[in-house]
Amino acid sequence: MNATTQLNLNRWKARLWFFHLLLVSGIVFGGILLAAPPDGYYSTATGSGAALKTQLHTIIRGHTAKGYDYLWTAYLTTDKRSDGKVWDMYSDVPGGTPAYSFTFGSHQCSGSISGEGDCYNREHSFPKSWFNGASPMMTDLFHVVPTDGYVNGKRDSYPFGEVQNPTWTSTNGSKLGSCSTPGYSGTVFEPIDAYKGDFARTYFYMATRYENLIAGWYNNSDNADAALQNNNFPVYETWFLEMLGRWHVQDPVSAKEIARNDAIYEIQGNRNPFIDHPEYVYSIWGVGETEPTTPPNPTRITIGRSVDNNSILDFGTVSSTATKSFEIKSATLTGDLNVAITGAMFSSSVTTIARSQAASGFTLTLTFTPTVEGTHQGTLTITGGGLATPYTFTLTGKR
Ligand SMILES: [Ca+2]
Ligand SMILES: [Ca+2]
Repeated sequence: MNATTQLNLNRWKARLWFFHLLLVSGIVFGGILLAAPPDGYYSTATGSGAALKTQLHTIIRGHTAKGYDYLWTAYLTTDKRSDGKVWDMYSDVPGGTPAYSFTFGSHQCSGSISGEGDCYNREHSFPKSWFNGASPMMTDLFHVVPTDGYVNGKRDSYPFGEVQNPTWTSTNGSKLGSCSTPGYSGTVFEPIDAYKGDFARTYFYMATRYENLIAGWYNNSDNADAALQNNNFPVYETWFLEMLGRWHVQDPVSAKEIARNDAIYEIQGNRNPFIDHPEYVYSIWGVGETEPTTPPNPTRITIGRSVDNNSILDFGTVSSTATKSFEIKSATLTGDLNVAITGAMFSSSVTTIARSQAASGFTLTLTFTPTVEGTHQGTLTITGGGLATPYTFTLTGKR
């Protein structure tokens, strides 16, 4: 079986799995098949990769943004558990008994918060500081969910991640601590397994709905930069994207999400495509495949801590000569890397980086020697080694 046939087969499996899910949720809701985007809602979503994301963006943008106060009312239809209580993913225990539950209205946070179980508030699961509290992100129900106010405060604006040794754990097992997911070691917040997929699909939505805005957000905080690249595709850093893909598969679309998607559609007039079509995640990003054959993009490199592909490396104003050094690292190359420089005033310490050097981490040094006055530009391009796409950077500097 060739790779294309396998891929098509896997897509069909994903679709069958989705229809199975619809059937199961229909049974849950008493045999009535809920959860349906209107006919033709996704008819223009015909591409793959970045093109598919943009097609989905066009479908879901321009939603009706409600006021911030209205969210309290919206939660009555979007986030109500079967027992009539608030469905708080930071304290809920699926199939068990949570330590506390919130009654709509009377347990709404209004002042200081004394501890867990005190009140629920409006959690920007995609932190508001990452987009400077701007509209319409600020009130978008797809990511603003009701959660315990105290756990919300602990989560702060840290990225989601996985935590081996928590410094703090909520009553339902949500964890705060250093990230154990390879690729990042800062502080992160880990929701419980039952809601990891819910949050992953929320993040795929954010990357799609706000693809016209999101490229600059990495610059708003270190926490934002840890998860976001400075681009609108693929949007997320590799460690984060691969983790979201795993969460998407490990915790597939639930009846809760399907009902929530429909309820928000009634209010905002747009949908989360990754709940309606879980297979779009793999089509766009190449992560989250249920039955992976070969990794879709096995060869990646990391450059420094926060240097993203296609970014600008600025040497600033230089009187004679200046250097910049970056660690080039990859454990997945299939050959050596080629390093090419254009621009007469720029040079590189090497023209190739051996696969073995990249595996252990190689320090590449770039030099800018402006011999004439003015602004100078060049490019750095890293190719080879089995990289699916070249890594290209703009070099700039002044004398
Ligand atoms: Ca779930
Ligand atoms: Ca970044």
